[in-house]
Amino acid sequence: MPPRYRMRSVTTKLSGRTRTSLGALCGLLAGCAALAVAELVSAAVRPEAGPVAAVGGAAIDRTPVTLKDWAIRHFGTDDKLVLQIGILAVLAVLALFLGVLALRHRRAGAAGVLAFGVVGALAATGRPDSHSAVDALPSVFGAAAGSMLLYWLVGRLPGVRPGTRRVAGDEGWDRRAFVVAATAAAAASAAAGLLGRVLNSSGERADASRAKVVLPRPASPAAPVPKAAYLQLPGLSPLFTPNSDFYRVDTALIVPKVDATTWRLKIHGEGVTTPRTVTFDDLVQGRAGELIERDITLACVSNEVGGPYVGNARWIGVRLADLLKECGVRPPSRGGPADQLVARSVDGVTIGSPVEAVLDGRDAMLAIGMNGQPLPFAHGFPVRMVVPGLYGYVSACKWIEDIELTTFAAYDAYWVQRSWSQQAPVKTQSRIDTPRTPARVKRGTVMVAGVAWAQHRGIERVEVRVDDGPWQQANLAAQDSVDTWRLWSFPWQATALGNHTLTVRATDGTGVTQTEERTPTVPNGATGWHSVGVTVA
Ligand SMILES: Nc1nc2c(c(=O)[nH]1)N[C@H]1C(S)=C(S)[C@@H](COP(=O)(O)O)O[C@H]1N2
Ligand SMILES: [Mo]
Repeated sequence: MPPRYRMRSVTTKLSGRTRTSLGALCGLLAGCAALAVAELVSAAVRPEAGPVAAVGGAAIDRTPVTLKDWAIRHFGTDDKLVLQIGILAVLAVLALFLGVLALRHRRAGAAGVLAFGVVGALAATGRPDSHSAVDALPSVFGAAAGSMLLYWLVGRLPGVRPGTRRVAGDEGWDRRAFVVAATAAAAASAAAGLLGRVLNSSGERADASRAKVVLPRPASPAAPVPKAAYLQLPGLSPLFTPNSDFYRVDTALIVPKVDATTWRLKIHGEGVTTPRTVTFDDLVQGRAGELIERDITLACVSNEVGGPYVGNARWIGVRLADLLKECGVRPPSRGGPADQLVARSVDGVTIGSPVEAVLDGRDAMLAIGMNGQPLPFAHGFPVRMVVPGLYGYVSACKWIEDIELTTFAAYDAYWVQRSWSQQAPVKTQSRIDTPRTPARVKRGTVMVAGVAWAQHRGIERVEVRVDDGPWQQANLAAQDSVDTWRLWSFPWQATALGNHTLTVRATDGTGVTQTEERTPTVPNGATGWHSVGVTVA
């Protein structure tokens, strides 16, 4: 090319690189517009039908158990945030790509955006909690908006239409017009997205219904907690875990906000002679069974030895056995045909518990109160199940709306379909809360303290070992109930300087000491002794 021509072309046309950047920008703007419109439309449909929530939910359901376990371990309750950021990052890259593609093939770029709409729509309508094709609308409207915007914006750039030769001053490239259009698109997207967010997170009816809940006085209050059950030491978990600190494990990208006034729980299935639908008021008024108040420690099967996914709360709820007996349910040991109780939550997750355990006299309940408050939304408002002695994934269904009596042979619940065991009693465990690896302590008396749990069996003994020394009895705080964890402490005479390993083990109320053998969390809970490394200086 002669130099003169090139110079001229630079002033009249965009350089290749600038064009590519502007194309990518158009793609990004179109992607943002698509998500913003989808968010806004999902506020009219339901928040869970938004494409990011739907694709994220589908991803969670399909995540291999090893990866999920890894994510929970590394990101904890932030695993969902990380997933959403990941989805948005992938979408951003694809949007940039589609924008560049649209520079050459305007229709192809626009069609690409529509294709993502199809993916979102399929994900949204394929969710277990989707009951209507309306769930496709956020993705459809979002993709349509994004697609049109991309087509139109790229059309403002010069040299787009193939075969159109352009000369200076006659190429439709009006820089200012483009900047105005792009800015307007960005502003409109931000406004729509923000409005959608606000509407989606409000759940006004649910908020209002929760604010109106007055927890009833339980007919059967919790036994008074012995003063000696409390133990306060720096770094040691309190006997009761405040709701705000209580661990959270579930598959919900968007915490379901259920309106208690329209909430219903259906009980039906094999051996149910009188199927029943109960309301929140039935529970509060004690019409569905006796109201009980109990202290119960909840533990997650994904908790590793020494891990944080265990907490203790005071629950108020209806004794589940009362309600089931009213419906005609008998335990298998008394000839009942169903051995599995499948609880289903509003978001489609199912949790299967042994009918025998629920009816064996333990305090299995439909909980409505947690530590003196209505259940927090994240912990299952308005109603969840709690069954002492079983891991959460086989007992503690949050946002429960359906109970079906069936058999273990006939149905695998959500987590069981993902390689966890059908039945999983809590394994005896103990944890050192303080000191925590990598700890440096001063020579002298060091307070070692922690918690130990073996729900429904109780804790009889906790022992601590320093390095390879003998096991020494820890001081046990009094037991609140067999269903709660027990706090313990051990004053260690740390005289020898250098590195030491502290190890703890517990013995449950049946006299069985927790095994040293290390097993992973999958398929039914980790075993092994918890150790911490300490340097005495
Ligand atoms: N609907 C629903 N209920 C659920 C779950 C879930 O994913 N969805 N997770 C279960 C698991 S694995 C555990 S350990 C407990 C955790 O209860 P929390 O989040 O209130 O601590 O809830 C259980 N109930
Ligand atoms: Mo769990």
